Amino acid sequence: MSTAYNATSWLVDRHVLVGNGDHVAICADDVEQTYAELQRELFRAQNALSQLGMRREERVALVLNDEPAFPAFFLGAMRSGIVPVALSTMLTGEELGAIINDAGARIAVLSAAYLRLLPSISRCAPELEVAVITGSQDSVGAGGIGEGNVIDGSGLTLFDWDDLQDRSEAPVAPTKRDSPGFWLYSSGTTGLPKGVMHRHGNLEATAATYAASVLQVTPEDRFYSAAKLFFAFGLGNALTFPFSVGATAILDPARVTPKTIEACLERHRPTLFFASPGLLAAILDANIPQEVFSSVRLGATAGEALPAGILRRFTERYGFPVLDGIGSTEALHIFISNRPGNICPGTSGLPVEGYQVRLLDDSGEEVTEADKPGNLQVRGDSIATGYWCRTDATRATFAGEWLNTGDVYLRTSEGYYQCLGRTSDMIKVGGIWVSPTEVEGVLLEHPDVLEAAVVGSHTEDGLETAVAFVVLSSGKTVTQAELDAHCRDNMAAFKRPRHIIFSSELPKTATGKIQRYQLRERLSSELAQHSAPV
Ligand code: 3UK
Repeated sequence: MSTAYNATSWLVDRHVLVGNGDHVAICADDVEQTYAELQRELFRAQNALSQLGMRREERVALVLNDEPAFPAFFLGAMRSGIVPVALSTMLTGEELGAIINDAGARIAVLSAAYLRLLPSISRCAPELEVAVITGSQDSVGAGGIGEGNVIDGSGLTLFDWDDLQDRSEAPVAPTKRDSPGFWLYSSGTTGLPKGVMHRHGNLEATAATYAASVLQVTPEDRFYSAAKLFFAFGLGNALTFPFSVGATAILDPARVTPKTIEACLERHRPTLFFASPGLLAAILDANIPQEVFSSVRLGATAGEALPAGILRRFTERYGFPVLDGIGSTEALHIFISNRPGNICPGTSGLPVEGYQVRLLDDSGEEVTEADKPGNLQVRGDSIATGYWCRTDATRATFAGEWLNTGDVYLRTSEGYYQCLGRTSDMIKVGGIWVSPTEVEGVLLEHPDVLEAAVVGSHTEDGLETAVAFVVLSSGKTVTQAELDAHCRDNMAAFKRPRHIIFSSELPKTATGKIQRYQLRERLSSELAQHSAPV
């Protein structure tokens, strides 16, 4: 489609234009921002990015907590046709730097909490020139970090978001639905995470499908997402969907725990609640009182399958329906989901209106019979255009109109789709991708580790976790705690294996490749005998 279209105009300007500028768009800590105020924050971000020399289609990296600066920079950049790249705040400086380097971003915006990562980020991303720091008054002390300071040795120039106060109206870039919109990074089995490129039109496509038909969102809804905005799941839940109908997003910059959820929900009273399956289990364990959720009309989980037992216990305790649905960073949001009033526990539900799905066998033939496994493909308007600078991966995943999800599913005779596993060795921990080869690489860097293999395993309540098998060099003795500390020091904490099993050898093929499936099979008995969680 070649008519003018800008996702930010649709999500924000539209509400101001029709006279709803005084509706509350964002609730965060002590701040309430109306749509009119949000629009002026977009102008402020646009003017700042323009003063820093940014042009259309350049990338700006965001390392931001869920705070008002996230929508301001994400949507402000897109309003100017600049491409925001929302990055995980759970990564190390080295991991972030490598991604920022891959994205070719010259400017990054960081919450003050991540200021300490800048030296390592800039070492790994030599082309990064400018960092804008948000919230520095709160954490760096009165006066903030000052304007245009250079940090020693890094060649980076720092700006304080509080010093960039030009709120004069900024123009909307002449974008179209197909124009480069924003990128998210997704981990794969090997190599650096891949930049998943989304168009301007893709945000509205997720709102028109899942949000409208499954969640049936209204302007009165209040959205709380435990999944942060830098995840595709969180971005839809707490930005696209509320703004698609002029409703309110509740943002909490804190690292999510059952306690922070309790505090935030008691204060802000959401009607829609989004979380990973693991968080539902943690909320049950923490025995959060039922009244905390009394404003919630509907919950949704994604990231990994919601085990039927957790679904049952959670619904019995808290009394609102929870919909499991499968989405992906490449599809941008959920494309198969359960429905309010039509929940089939232990399945991802039915295809969402607006998407087509199919199952293919290994020779590429469609599986039409019920209860037979097949590789899941999906087609719809929100699918990414490809991976940045990763031709082979793009060609393998984006097959014309169809997206290869990498998941093995079956369709029951009633039409519900059930997840059976995936075609790669990738592991989901807390709904977040962990690459076994990456973790193995870190384990192998330990001087006393000879061999390592990491596989996914399911805990008693059905959630996925990462387990490492380790062979030590002869004569060496290393404890689980020492290896855990080594992992924490050398990669993001969420990636570390939760169990470490010492082994005398690893099963291999004739060509020396580790047979992970054998390890997965060995796991249930091994776990009971040898290993306490670390
Ligand atoms: C797995 C599920 C079974 C599946 C995501 C909602 O998870 C999201 O995106 P990612 O790119 O991972 C995608 C992969 O995760 N998965 C996700 N949900 C389910 N497996 N049941 C589920 N309900 O392997 C999928 O291919 O991290 C989820 C919205 C946006 C998202 N990006």
